[in-house]
Amino acid sequence: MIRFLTAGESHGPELTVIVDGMPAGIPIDGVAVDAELLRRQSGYGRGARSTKIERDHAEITSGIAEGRTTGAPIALRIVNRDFANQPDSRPPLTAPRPGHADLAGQRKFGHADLRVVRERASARETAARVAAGALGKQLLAPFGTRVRSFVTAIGEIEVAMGPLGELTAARLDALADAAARNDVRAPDEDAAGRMREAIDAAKASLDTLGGVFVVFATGVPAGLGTYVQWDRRLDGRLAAAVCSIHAVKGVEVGEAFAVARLRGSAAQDPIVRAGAGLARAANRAGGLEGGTTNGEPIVLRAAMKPLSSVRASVDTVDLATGQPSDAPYVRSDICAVSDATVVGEAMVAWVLAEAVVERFGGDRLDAMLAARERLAPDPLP
Ligand code: EPS
Repeated sequence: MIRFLTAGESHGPELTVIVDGMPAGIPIDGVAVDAELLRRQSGYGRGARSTKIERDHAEITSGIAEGRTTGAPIALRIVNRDFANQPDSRPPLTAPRPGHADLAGQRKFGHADLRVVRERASARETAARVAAGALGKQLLAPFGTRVRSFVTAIGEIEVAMGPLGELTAARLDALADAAARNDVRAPDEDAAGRMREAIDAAKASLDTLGGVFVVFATGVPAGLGTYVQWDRRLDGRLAAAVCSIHAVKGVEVGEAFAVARLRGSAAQDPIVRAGAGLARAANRAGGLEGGTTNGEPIVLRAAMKPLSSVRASVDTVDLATGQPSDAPYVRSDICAVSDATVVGEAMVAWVLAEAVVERFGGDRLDAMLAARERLAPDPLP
């Protein structure tokens, strides 16, 4: 079993991550971890904090020897540079901002200063997840499993693309390659330009934008997850992990919403012979049948709501006075969808890494790879 926990406040001294249970022998590249952290900070629409103040670096302080995991817990820290800019004291924040955790967190913990809630609820925490996810990606790499992403919509601007279920692994990779060439991470330069304009227009009208992105995995071994128990079904685990990302309110597995409109006979992915093995004529199921991977690419689509910190006024009630008030505006991003794709990759990579450890054993990489070989062949005469 592998797991990770994060700690840290948005404007505290650092984010801390402990990654426990990583098998021994996995090559770890700290530069690649930092590259993922930089990807999470470079999407169009982010504010001054992520683009000008923070330059995230994960310092790994345990669990690695000679560039490989030892099997011991791995500790990472990411310093918050903005900690140095914090004033000694500030008046309390008493008007909860709708859409944020402010009111829900107050009801839960009773804090009079809603800043205490905001500090931990902030999406700054996703930097820690991306660091853990980067280790998950490095666990998956020897198995040939790769997790990537692209944006399909920002606000009302959508990338024109065919049904997700018709995208082969090669086509998904081509889309991710194209998306990596622009800072909106859309696989179409024309749409990317219009998305940038939409983000600029939202900023000019003191507003924010959400959007939709796809996270996919290729080279996924068949048989990850299981159908035998509800909480071990991998589709549910992946959806939960992606839905746990700040501002993500919906996750679709494969072409779920389009398939819901079809008849059963048209909604499946026919099984066909391909050379010595099996193949699927489509991938509407998004690589998951019965909560278990079927060897096709995993395809998930996530909906991110527009960020809740809007400069334009939003009604609330000040908890200190009981009077109606405008929600206070606290510095934020205009659109974080492009960077949320990187967090989505991290969460999906992490859940797949968990599932790989469950299927192939969790002590050492060489034994896991041997188990993978034993279990790989298609069940044909
Ligand atoms: C965030 C608000 C902003 C974002 C922050 C998430 O922070 P600040 O209030 O300091 O400007 O920049 O995101 C990051 C700093 C980051 O690294 O992603 C929020 O309220 O969620």
